[in-house]
Amino acid sequence: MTAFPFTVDPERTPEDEEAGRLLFARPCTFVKGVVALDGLPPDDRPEICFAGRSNVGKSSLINALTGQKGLARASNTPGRTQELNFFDLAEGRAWLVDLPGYGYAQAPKKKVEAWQRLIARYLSGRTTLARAFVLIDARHGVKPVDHEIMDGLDKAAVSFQCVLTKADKPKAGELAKVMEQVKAALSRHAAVFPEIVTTSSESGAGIPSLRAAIATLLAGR
Ligand SMILES: Nc1nc2c(ncn2[C@@H]2O[C@H](COP(=O)(O)OP(=O)(O)O)[C@@H](O)[C@H]2O)c(=O)[nH]1
Ligand SMILES: [Mg+2]
Repeated sequence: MTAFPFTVDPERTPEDEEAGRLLFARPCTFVKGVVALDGLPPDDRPEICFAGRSNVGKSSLINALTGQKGLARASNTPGRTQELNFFDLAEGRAWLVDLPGYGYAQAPKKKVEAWQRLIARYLSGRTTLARAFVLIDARHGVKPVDHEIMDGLDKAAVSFQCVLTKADKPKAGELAKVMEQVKAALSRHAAVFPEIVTTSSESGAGIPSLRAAIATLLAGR
């Protein structure tokens, strides 16, 4: 199969980067953790969600985007890990949703199944969901469990974009190899958005670019 033509780390215009900076300079606050669909906050604004395997660096990325070190900790406290955690971005501008990490080997099967049902219903029913960001560890590439969530996004016809995390960890040659694996893996998904952003919450690399991508998306461009 020929790999889909992905754009990797596109150069943003200064205007787009500035829009991203301004958006994430505004307040971002944890609003609620949701365990059932009837607990969802109103669908009165655009929404984006973040998904990824446990430990992929999701909380760190949300903290880096918002420049708030402790923000996503709200979603990390025990008991909160199976919830969809809603953050209000820029006083009503958008919902950011931190989905529970998947692929955690120790999780009981029953819990995993209940979680999968909740996510599937959320993804297929949430009409204001503008895009899902699927985080992939820059050292490991796309794993079978990542394909499962991407299959769910395909089925729900939710546009999703891949973000590589922890890009400070692999050596350049290793990162290039993983990038090829990721492109090939993503190519089999109908709902994939053809742009990949490489990030490091540690060094801050790619964070302004991802902010710009989100600002552009919310502006409907
Ligand atoms: N080197 C490096 N480590 C990271 C990065 N992002 C997260 N980590 C580490 O990876 C581990 C898991 O991060 P966390 O954000 O809690 O992952 P989550 O389970 O997906 O929310 C923590 O020890 C983080 O410090 C990164 O960009 N670079
Ligand atoms: Mg987390």
